Amino acid sequence: MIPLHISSAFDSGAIEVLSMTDPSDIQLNIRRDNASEFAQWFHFSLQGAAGLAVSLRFLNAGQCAYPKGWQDYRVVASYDRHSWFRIDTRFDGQVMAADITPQTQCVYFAYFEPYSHERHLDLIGRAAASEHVEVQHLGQTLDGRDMTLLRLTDRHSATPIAQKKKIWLIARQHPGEAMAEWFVDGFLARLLDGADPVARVLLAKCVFYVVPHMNPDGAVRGNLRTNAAGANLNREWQAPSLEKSPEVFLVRQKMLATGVDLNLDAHGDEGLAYNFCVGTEGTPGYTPRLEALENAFKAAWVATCPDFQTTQGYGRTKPGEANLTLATNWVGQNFGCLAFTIEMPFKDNADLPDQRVGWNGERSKKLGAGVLLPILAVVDQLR
Ligand code: GEM
Ligand code: ZN
Repeated sequence: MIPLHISSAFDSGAIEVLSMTDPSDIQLNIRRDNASEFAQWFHFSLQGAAGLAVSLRFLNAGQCAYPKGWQDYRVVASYDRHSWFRIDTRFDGQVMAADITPQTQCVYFAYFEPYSHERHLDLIGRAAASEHVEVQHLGQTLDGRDMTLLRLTDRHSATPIAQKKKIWLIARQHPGEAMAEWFVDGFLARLLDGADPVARVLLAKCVFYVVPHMNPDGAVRGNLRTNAAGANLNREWQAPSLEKSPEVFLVRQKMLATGVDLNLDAHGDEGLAYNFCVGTEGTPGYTPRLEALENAFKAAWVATCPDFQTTQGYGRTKPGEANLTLATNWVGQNFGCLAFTIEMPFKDNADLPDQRVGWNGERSKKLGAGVLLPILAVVDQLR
């Protein structure tokens, strides 16, 4: 038997190996983010175990940021890094164990189907090929990566630009929530589909500002929740800084320049096995008009997408008790606009489970493509 080898020396790689002498008892710890206490994301490869009964044991699962995230969760695996599937997994409240007999000498494991920085650059390149797209550089992250904004509109439409609705989509403030960028991938693919009537009407009526990836440093570093400086970007929106949270500082500055009529902030949730969204009901500026808009948006999404639901979620925040350091609350309050946090599951959609893949990139793309319909349902009422 060739010696086993475990690697995490690649984009978003993260694991701590305690012991790999016995393939039936490979002992691992999930690593903390590089500058914070959050530990939940993992992504690594195992070489040399073809045909062996492998059991991966994550010994510190009970001490991770969201231990409930391991209940009914199944580890994601891939041989070719393109198609990913779920493997048998169990959690006893402290140790999470996952079993596989690898078919090949190299197999990858991850918390969720990864969305690499190379794939991010491909996404920007594909979008840039469209006549409707401007690629704008907002500035640099702490590790020197680009913060990139896509501006999309039909410049030939009859609607004067000043009358077009400003619709923002930001994603992956929390870098381990890779489903958020898969969501944007699907959103852009449909919005730029010249044969799609919904896309054509929306590009005529709106200017879209899309930030496909809010936290490229954190993603490459293999962090779940923070950037290179250990900042949780979704707690930086009241007072961002170039020193600690340049990603938020730059995007917020652009929002103040353009204005916002609707903001969507795509995330993933560790515990709830559902797709849902969270509004701004707890903000001081929340009004019956915004509540009616939120209800119309959610009703249109429920009516057109069986993967979306409004029964399960975080529950309503009490009036005036919203945390205004969160993107959705700060944007909703500051612009008096419709704003949602969109949550997708790391596990599966319990209402429509898929035994082979659970929730994954492709289903996130479909959800992103589908959100154009609730946007169409409310676009004329946004202001
Ligand atoms: C969440 S947003 C939290 C919103 N909570 C309630 N109860 N409204 C975060 O930043 O913690 C988004 C996420 O990480 O998925
Ligand atoms: Zn998040």
